[in-house]
Amino acid sequence: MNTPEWVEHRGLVAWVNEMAELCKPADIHWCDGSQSEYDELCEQLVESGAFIRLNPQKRPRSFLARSDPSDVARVEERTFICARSEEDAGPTNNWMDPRAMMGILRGLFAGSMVGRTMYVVPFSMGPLGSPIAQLGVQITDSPYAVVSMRIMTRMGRAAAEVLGADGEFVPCMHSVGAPLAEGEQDAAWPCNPTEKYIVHFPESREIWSYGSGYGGNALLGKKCLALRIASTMARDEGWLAEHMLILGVTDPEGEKTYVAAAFPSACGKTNFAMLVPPPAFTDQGWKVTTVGDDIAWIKPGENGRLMAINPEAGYFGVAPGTSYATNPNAMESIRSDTIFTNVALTDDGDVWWEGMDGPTPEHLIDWQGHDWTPASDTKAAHPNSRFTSPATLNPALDESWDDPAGVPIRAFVFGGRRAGTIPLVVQSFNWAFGVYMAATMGSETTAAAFGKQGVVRRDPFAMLPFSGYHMGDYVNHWLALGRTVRNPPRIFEVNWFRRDEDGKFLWPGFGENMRVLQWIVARSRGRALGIESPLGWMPRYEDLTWDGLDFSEQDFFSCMAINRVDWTAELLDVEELFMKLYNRLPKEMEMIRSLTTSALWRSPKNWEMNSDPT
Ligand code: SAT
Ligand code: MN
Repeated sequence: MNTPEWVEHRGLVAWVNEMAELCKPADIHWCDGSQSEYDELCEQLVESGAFIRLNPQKRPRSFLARSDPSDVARVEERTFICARSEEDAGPTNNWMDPRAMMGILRGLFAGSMVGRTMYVVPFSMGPLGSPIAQLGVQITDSPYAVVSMRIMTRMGRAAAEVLGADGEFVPCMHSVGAPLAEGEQDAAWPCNPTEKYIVHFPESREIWSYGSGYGGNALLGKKCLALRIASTMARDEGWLAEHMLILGVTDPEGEKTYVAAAFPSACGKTNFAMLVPPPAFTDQGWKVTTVGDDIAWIKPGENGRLMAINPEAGYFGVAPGTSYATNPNAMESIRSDTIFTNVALTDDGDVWWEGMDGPTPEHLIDWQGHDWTPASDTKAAHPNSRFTSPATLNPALDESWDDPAGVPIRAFVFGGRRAGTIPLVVQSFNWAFGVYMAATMGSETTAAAFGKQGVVRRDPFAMLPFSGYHMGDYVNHWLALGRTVRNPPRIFEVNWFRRDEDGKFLWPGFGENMRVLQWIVARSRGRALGIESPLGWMPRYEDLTWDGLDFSEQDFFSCMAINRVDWTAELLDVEELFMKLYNRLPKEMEMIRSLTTSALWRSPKNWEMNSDPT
């Protein structure tokens, strides 16, 4: 094997040799991360039919990939946390004995790369050399995964150089699980339609992923390393690895406040991270900038604050619903140099999806490669279709996005997708109440994971599919961490998705979320007013800025009302979660649940905030 001279790590070379022996690839390619390597791989993907080159006039250097229809999202049932003890993985994760699992995986990976190239991809999650960053090396037989990793991470020679001769890295094994017989033609999207395993070994900090080529199943730096493995590192080392966007808010005086916000997959994190404030705000000088749109790594800094980095370098955003009306910065970020997966193709070689600006084209090729017209009764783009684009193309990219020191977080926001029950915004009374809010968050399921959509499930910290250990311990880790930080961020809960009886959204969302964000920023700096509700501090109608939006006090009450009947059901559902986590859940959680129950029954029936607090 010819290892490039910039690889100095003997342990890495030994591991690569061992894996090559197991997987039997036709050859090995060490990825240097150069533009020419990226271009060559894309060209090769075009030749094999895996990529369609988009019209260079419309989308320069951009491509469309269509996945196998069985391989369109994360597979939670096939995702495993193989801690030594089942109890450590906890009741919300799938578990198997690590030795038994390793036996299965070795069997599956044996000869899994026959006829294919094995790519070795060194990468850094986080700015190169940052004290908060971590290194990984992905071995994969998917050139699609390689080019996607180049957009999503700092990848190649630069990462290998930071690793040096004896640095630590997380080994990430990946195979699409479709070895090629002699002379056999490759499928456009190779995967294993029946056997998939997304496996994490938290103690040895290893990842093995088999059978899928899609998103979080295959780009192992993302959910597997940056959330599942990193969350266990963070527990052991006293930091946080969270499913959070990070944004900066600049006020008219030029003061910058950073906010980190957790939402489940496909609940608008990318839109919130790239928010464009309404004209009434921008005219005065308000600005929102993006540090990250999906994952935050957060460490206590010497300044007594929590410092956060975005471990990623690109966006893997949901395409449907993205438009100049909903997210102009995303639209600008995907004008070139972007890989689209499972969107529709227009007759002039551009991309399209449901919710894009302008009229629906008369004819398209849908995500499965079939003719499509507006009369078709299927979606042209898959609901979980994605764009993969470099962060540097985002016009609203924050100037500190690549700062190795990270940015100081002043507010945490937690939000689910809820048709009712949860008000537009509440601030927790204190850190412990905030942890309770996060731990009890619920959300309707989306197309980001395989399975039924639209059912409410508890999704603590928006980390249900991503925690690498027992969720009860997770809650405890948050409580403990808060006690050690001199200036902990304030904690808020939001719900952009409340609906009326006809299913219509009550809150306009998108850029208008700035109105809520402004209050959050002001509260986190001890500036704005709020009144005490059974759930926490809430703004009154007059505490938000309404310039340029026709939104009456009554409209506001419909978004904010706390309905006792709904809350009785909510608290019973929370109890069910607590029963499940009981033996490891900090006792504070049950006490706060009881306090909330009594507060709800003592307050006026259906608390609507139209009572003057004075
Ligand atoms: O497929 S991913 O896991 O990367 C997207 C998501 O679910 O957030
Ligand atoms: Mn996500």
